[in-house]
Amino acid sequence: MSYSYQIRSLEQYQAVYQQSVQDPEGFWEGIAKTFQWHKKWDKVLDWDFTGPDIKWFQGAKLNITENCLDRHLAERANQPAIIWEPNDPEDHYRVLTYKELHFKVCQFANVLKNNGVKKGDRICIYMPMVPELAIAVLACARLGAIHSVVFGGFSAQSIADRIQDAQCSLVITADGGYRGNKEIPLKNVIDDALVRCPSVTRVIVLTRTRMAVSMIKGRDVWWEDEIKKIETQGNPDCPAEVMDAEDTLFILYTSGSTGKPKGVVHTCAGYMVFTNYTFVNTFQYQRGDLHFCTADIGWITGHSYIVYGPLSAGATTVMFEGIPTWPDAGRFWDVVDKFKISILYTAPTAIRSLMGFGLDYVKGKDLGSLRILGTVGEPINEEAWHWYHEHIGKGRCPVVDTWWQTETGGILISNLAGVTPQKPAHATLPLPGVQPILVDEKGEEIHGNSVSGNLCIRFPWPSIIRTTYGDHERCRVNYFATYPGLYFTGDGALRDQDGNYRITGRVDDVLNVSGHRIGTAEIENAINMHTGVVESAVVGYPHDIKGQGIYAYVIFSSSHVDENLSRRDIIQTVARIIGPIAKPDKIQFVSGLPKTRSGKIMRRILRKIAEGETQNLGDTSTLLDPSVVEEIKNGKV
Ligand code: 7RM
Repeated sequence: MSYSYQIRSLEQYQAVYQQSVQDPEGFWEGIAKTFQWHKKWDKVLDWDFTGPDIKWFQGAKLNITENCLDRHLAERANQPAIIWEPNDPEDHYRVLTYKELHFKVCQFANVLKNNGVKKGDRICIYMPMVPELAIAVLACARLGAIHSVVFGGFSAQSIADRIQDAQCSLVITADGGYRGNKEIPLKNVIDDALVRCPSVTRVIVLTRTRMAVSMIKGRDVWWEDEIKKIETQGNPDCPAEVMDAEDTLFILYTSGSTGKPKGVVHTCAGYMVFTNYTFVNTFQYQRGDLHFCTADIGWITGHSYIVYGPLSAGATTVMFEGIPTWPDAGRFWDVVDKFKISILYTAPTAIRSLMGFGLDYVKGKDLGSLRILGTVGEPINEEAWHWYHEHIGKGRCPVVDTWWQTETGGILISNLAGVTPQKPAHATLPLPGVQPILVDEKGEEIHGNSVSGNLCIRFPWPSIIRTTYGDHERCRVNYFATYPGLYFTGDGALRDQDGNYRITGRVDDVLNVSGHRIGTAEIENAINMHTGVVESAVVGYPHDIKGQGIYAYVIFSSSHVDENLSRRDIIQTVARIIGPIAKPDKIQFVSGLPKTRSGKIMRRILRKIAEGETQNLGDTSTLLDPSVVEEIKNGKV
């Protein structure tokens, strides 16, 4: 395999960027040609941002797993595809070569087939970070079944919502999972979820922790037993389902400004081409590199840069089951040292947290194998950027600050490691094929440099969101209606004097807590479920490690026996309804909320107070009852 489309100099970047704007179809066709197709496309691109109706590589036929597995067997059958580091450093790590991974994916695809799975079925995957999670994802793709991976930190209620929305017929899970010194009872959570999910007729359960689980007759089967059945059937091969370019590959739920997460839909060909292209270019992948992305496969970063991007490029991808701070805050550096990692891709929140533990945990670890560092998920502050660059990269490794979203499928704005200039806390320049613009409130383009505005993209790229599952109108309204003719990201950005982008954060009611996206409305709905809560308003505030913390203003009906007990109960309710990631950091009880005469909560005021800024609250004259502002200011927690 050669990466003819790998850009290797700044001059080449500039030339290729120009070409990608002048002739986008020619540009993408040149990249797409390097993949394995059953049939090539009739047309590269058909698009309309009003519908939206976007089709890439129409007429083409392929299976993404043949590009991630089969096509590597001739040259690198015995090269590691996945290296897996367990939660407990004392346990054995695992290596799966391309040959072994291919075998296991085919084997498990046959298990799915035996359990009635066909092309187009929706499969919910709720698993710990073990190789079988990647195998399950790829086995679905092998059959053309649509995977919907739900992050292991989500609650039964959240799983049920997602399963119902997609009408999943089968769930793949494990008895439990290990995270640090905790054991997470995954199957129990699934059991609670399935009480409300009649569409699910089968659950496949992997053994991981051997914790006690209930296995329901006729519904639940063990992964290992099902594999044995395949072994006795003899033939482990599983021909790949031939998919149309625009057939759905997967659904991944993400939070927006409404109370209900939406199922972002990605399709086969465009997603494959774009994740591969961005992986090879952003990280400047070289044969032999060990790529360690610390995300969970339950998030888009794991889908694109643990599974599909690296594997389609024939790289070795490192999967880690545990957490950065267990057994101690040196765990990432131990993993880097142990396997001689060359590319490390992690989140600013992890960097800030590890930075806080001090350099003792870095000392004595051999980080000399590192060649490239990356960050993703939220804005990185300069201090964390410099710490990462200096103390982890020892000043020799370029840091790529990669900006993208669940909806974009892959990286849109980032420096290319060692090829285009880096600038601390700046995602810098768009990848060739990506056309960002800034607009003002009215949607007028803001030209020139040293400006700021709302970030939009004016031309489709191959892995742009196609629809939100089951509700196309929602996709249109959310992303394509705010500024007609443009894809709106929901982010604000600055463009510096040299044209480098700096993404400043969301401009809608979406929070980014430790790199996890959570809607304020979702958290409010959960808080309001608690008996005694009359109304609530949630805002973000700057948090040293998480980036943003969750601040909740709550009107409580009954007088408190003990405010702290009520706080605890509200937090427990949110953990139950959404998951631990959405727990409020601060809860302030108030007697009223600052509302306009039309009943809209003025969040601007609440945000300022949560930030500790009580002086310049701006115009409060339109408030129904301006006196509540004084009370809220005085009661700040
Ligand atoms: C990949 C991912 C998307 C939101 C996005 C931004 C924020 C992500 C960066 C960033 C500044 C970055 N998908 N974001 N990367 N902000 N610099 N490099 O995170 O759908 O979960 O979140 O995350 O606000 O809109 S996501």
